[in-house]
Amino acid sequence: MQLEVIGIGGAGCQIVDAIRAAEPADRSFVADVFAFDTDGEALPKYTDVPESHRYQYGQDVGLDAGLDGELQRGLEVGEEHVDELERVLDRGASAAADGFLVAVGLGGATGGGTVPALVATLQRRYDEPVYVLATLPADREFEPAVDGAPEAGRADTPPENGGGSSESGSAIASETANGPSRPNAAANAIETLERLDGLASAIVPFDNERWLRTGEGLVDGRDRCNRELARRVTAVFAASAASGDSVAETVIDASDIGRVMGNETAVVSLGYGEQPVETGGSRFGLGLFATEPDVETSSAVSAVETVVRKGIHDTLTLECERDAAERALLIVGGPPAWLNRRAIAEGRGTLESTIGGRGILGGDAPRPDGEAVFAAVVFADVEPVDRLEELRAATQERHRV
Ligand SMILES: Nc1nc2c(ncn2[C@@H]2O[C@H](COP(=O)(O)OP(=O)(O)OP(=O)(O)O)[C@@H](O)[C@H]2O)c(=O)[nH]1
Ligand SMILES: [Mg+2]
Repeated sequence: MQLEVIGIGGAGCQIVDAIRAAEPADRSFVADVFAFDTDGEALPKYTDVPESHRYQYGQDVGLDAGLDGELQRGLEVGEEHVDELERVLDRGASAAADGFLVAVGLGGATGGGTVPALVATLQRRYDEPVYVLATLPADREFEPAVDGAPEAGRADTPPENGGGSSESGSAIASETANGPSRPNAAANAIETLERLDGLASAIVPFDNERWLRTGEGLVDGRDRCNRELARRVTAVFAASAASGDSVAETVIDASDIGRVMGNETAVVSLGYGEQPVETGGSRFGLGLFATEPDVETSSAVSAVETVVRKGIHDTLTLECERDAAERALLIVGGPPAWLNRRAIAEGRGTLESTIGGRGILGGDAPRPDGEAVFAAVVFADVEPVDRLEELRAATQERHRV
């Protein structure tokens, strides 16, 4: 499957950048990529998006530092500028894509304000599905900024190993460790979700509350969160990307993805598990003539079982009752010698009974040069979801005050 990937607003653009950085060069599923923001200072940060595809809008209406969380204004700006954004998209390869993936952070005004108009336009113009990847705000963002609060990036959480974050400078210097205080974030998120209902083909939420660590600020945790999200998105969509060197036994294609995601704005949650494996052998050459490493059947079976269990039960992009899912998809990937057919078939059986016996789709993703066995799981149509109810309740709470 080839996707046109579009980020809008701070979170959306950062996530798109992370997806671009995570996708395997030989199995690219990103037909094209765009970063749209009202905040011109933020755009140069998205270095994995070609400069010609980073686009600032809204200066004509006096916006050059973002919308500061004002969703109503954001919705107007979105309506007013959607034609302009469409023209920017026309510079790209939309016609070649099997679908669109639009990434936004719900809670703010730019991404959440523009995404309904952009999704509506894409749906009108193309037959392909339009999926929305949307972060849900964390409770710690709702606190009003306190005078003397720690500045961005200065919280005492140690930097993560290998983290590539070295942001500094004026754009975030006045923020708290959670970025700008967003007292309206829950209400904004719920409103945008309601507007997307009936427009987006499916919505894949990522729950920042769940993924940020206790006491960790958004500014410190977001790069890690974005990498985790990108890993899951990549595992699902790269499995359906054409690859030259190795053919899956059961290929996942765009229509399988379409069937599992549906076309009725289902809420979709992604699971993932992986286990590094010994690949032995030479890593030189094209791999075509490399001898297949001997893998004990019992080791292969156990690796597949482990990753399937993790994929089903470890933290999902959005925690939900697994047995509430109407549909599901399991992809098991890794070096071909490790992809034990029987264990993969059993994994599908496990997923099928997890969602209460409804039908599931399955496929495999051979990675001749891979160093891990992995499982990617898609749970589709998972509502009701506790976190969404909590955000709705927080919204009503604010209305009462
Ligand atoms: N996972 C993740 N979430 C983020 C990131 N940045 C922001 N968020 C979340 O996204 C929400 C919206 O923030 P932004 O995307 O910066 O907002 P925006 O769309 O640019 O809108 P305005 O800045 O209000 O104009 C926040 O409330 C956070 O919950 C990020 O890099 N990763
Ligand atoms: Mg912004």
